[in-house]
Amino acid sequence: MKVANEDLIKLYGEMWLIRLFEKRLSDLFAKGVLPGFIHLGIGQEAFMAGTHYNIKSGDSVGTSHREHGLLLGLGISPNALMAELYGKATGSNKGKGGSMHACSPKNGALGCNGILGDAQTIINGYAFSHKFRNDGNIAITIFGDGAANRGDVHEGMNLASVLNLPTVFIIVNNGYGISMSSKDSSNIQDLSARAQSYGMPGISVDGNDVLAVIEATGEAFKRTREGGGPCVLEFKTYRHQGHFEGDPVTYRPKEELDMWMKKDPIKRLETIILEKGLASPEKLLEVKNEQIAIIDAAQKFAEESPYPDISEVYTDVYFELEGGALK
Ligand SMILES: Cc1ncc(C[n+]2csc(CCOP(=O)(O)OP(=O)(O)O)c2C)c(N)n1
Ligand SMILES: [Mg+2]
Repeated sequence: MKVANEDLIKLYGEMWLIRLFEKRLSDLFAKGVLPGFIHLGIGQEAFMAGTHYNIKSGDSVGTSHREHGLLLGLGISPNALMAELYGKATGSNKGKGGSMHACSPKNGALGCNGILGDAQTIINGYAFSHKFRNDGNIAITIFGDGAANRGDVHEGMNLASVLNLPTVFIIVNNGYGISMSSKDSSNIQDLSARAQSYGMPGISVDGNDVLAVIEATGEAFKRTREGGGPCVLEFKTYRHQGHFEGDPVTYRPKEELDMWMKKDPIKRLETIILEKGLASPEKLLEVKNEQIAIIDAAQKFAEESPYPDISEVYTDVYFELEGGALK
């Protein structure tokens, strides 16, 4: 799939936005400013930006607990996401969802499910709805190498296959489920091989190469959109931070982190852009600085926003139908 030169600069900006937004969250969390718990996807930007590149309006996308960056791409503005993480009333979910449950269903951003594996069955409901309406949209579910070992995931894959649903299962293999290496939780080299058991295609891709991610999602999404049925994509990547902020990360060797730092997805795209002569180092610095300005403004917006009023404690708990009946 050919990616236009100007798109490479846009992807570079998007990847910096994700990384710097998350780095800001890391700093704010360390200062005790953010309530709740956060899991950061620093190092995994290529799979987020590359997947976003091929998502179309109307698609349903279930993210995991580590994809603030994809939520930004799916239409939650930096201001709304930052305010949500501060627990403020101006947040994407009025400050009541926080990191794990920030979502924007009208933009197809379904958010995350706290129970690993459950979302991979639920996603088939969205896929069924797309198939039933014949709207050309697909349902995408994103989950980790750890979650991939849950039984529910296999039920979800089997059902998607049997019903020939437009479901794309994206496994983000970042090497660990909390402190357990994915090498210890599975005996196969490529988690995508599991697709074969359900009669659907599956491929494993270098998830730190944004162009490889675009190529893979481009082909897979097109096939699924056109009625080809479900598939599995595995993106091999690495999280630079711990599982959660505050994790001392005593379980992984330094050499492993050093090796993955050499495969930093942003550096790799930067090298491609510079080698192609698409932008100067000064221009790329400008692009990066633009993202910092966006994040500064988002932080200011969140800080200056009010907390939800106490009278709102019981609102938004249930979804209300028109006429007041509970769904
Ligand atoms: C059913 C279930 N078991 C355990 C947990 C606790 N838990 C939260 S995140 C996590 C690790 C997930 O690892 P992975 O799926 O690889 O995603 P990553 O955190 O690496 O992005 C675990 C075990 C949970 N949320 N749900
Ligand atoms: Mg993992």
